[in-house]
Amino acid sequence: MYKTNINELALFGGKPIFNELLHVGRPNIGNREQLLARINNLLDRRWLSNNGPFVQELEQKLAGYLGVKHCIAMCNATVALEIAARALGLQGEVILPSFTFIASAHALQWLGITPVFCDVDPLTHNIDPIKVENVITQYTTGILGVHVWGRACNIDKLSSIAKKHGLRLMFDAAHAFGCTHQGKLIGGFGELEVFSFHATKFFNSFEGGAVTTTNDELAEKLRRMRNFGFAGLDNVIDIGTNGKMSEVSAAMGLTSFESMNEFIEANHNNYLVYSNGLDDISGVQLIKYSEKEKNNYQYIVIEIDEGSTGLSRDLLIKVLHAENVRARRYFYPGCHQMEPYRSNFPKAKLALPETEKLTSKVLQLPSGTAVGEEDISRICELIRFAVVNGAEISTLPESR
Ligand code: T4K
Repeated sequence: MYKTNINELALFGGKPIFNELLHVGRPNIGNREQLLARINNLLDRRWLSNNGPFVQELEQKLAGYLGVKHCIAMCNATVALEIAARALGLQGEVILPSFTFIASAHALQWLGITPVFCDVDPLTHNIDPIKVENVITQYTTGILGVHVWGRACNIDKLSSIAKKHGLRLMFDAAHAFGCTHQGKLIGGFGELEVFSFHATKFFNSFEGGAVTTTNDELAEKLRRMRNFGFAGLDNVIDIGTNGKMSEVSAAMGLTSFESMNEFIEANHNNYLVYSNGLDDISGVQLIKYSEKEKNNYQYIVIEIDEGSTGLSRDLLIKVLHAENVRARRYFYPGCHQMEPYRSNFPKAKLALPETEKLTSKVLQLPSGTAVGEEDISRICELIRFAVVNGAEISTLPESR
């Protein structure tokens, strides 16, 4: 036990347990020498962007690993989502969960498409297919499923709904690199899937992303659209944008790829230490990953049941932040509670009861290669201490 009395909590003036901040999403860094050699290489050959050799190598390696025909590297997942939605010809309304990072909704709105938020299944945190059918209208053109925390959506049901109603189906797989659905790596489901390789993802290329698909025609269109719509020198045939991945990002991506298994192992080990440390704390539930599937274990997600803990998720976050544990509340308050959606659809929350509950009780804890077992044990002990003393902590003025 690191604290014996609640006055020792940093929130109430005690010394923080950690001298340095512990983050959710601290980047994993692979072999520096390899990375620096690659950077020297790209500088020597003076090829810095525009479908350079490192980008092509990365695309080939990722497509091979994922078992998909096409992998089109992009500058980030947000732009990749925009390009993907445009390439699929989405317009009108597109159905997606509100329990996702704001980028999923913004990518659609940026194209003038109305995001229609659908409630989630509280057990999986993913879009609830039963509720999808309720929000289909004559304007609906597609469904954007999000594999939240790398746990696959109910792909089978979403596919049959899309088929039945003639809708396009794409997935935001920003969290799901290295994760499987029914034993098959995510990347080849729906018409296309979009990955993020942002610095905070377990596999990063500083900034970056990719679209994967098995459709040749779509792949060609995606490639054109990420490069202003060029179909050859001086010949533009689509509205395109600049979605290209730079060579330095691809160099980092290739380097991360070489260490990917170590990153997953570190994450998995951290997950087990958390699981052990939080197991018997009443009102604190660590989300589970199916043992039948692969996951990258990047996200350590807990649900707080205030009725049992005596302290709210937000108060627990305050306690943790004061101790320099920068726990996060993804995806609070839900996309529907952020602008412009909050103003455009003020009644949206009425149809999103599970999302509303989830956004008030979920939080993420630090993990990745920057966080050690000892750190995690301390975080777990801190949470245990806060919960044991939850009722008392909640009454103090600093807690408000
Ligand atoms: N779809 C979904 C479902 C997503 O989750 C995301 C992104 C996207 C689409 C869009 O993907 P990208 O366009 O980004 O490729 C972070 C990430 O920026 C974002 O990529 C991620 N999801 C989201 C869940 O989290 P913020 O605004 O919360 O990041 P920030 O700056 O607060 O950083 C998170 C923590 O990481 C901080 O505590 C600091 C630490 N950090 C961050 C960076 C960048 C570091 O220690 N070092 C670093 O270099 O969005």
